[in-house]
Amino acid sequence: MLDAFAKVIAQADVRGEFLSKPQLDALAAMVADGNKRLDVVNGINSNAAAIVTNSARALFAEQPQLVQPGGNAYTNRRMAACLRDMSIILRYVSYAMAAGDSSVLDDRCLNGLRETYQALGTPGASVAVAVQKMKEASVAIANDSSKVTPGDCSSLISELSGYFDRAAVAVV
Ligand code: PEB
Repeated sequence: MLDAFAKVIAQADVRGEFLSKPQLDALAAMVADGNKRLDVVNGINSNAAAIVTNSARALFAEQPQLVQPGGNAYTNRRMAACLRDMSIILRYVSYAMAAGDSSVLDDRCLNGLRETYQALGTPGASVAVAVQKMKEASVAIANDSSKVTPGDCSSLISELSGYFDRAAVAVV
């Protein structure tokens, strides 16, 4: 598991080089935006339950067959597993956002997830839709400037979107 700092250090060390100016600039930008980054993470954390339940509700409204007999989220046990999976993915996205690097998400959550879903008969494309809905909800929260000093969050938002996209691509 790497964060943005450990990642560039590992890359430089492989080559036996000092950190380059672009690498230092990227780290400086990350430090400068540190409070915004933590605001985004905090926004996700404090709304996690709503993000998961609203996204699941929207998924099942679009794909009602999932919760009908024979559907992969039919029965309370499977519904609970589905909500749990969405919550796990959201949690790892929040870790990646905190770290400024996707390795924690890749290594501990997404690696092998497609194969797990194939083995379970869980439709990965439906999981990807759920992930996209969580992305929309999280981006809306991160962009909500009503409780914070308004500023430019565009690069953090695209980084956040990228982690969700990574998760969505990893399950289909
Ligand atoms: C991944 N999900 C399930 C299982 C595992 C995961 C390992 C099998 C074991 C179990 O049921 O607990 N676990 C999960 C994860 C990590 C992990 C992400 C990462 C670290 O350790 N069903 C649907 C929806 C979707 C869904 C499309 C969006 O119809 C999910 C939610 N996952 C789902 C369901 C099951 C499951 C298991 C329904 C249960 C399937 C079954 O037992 O038949």
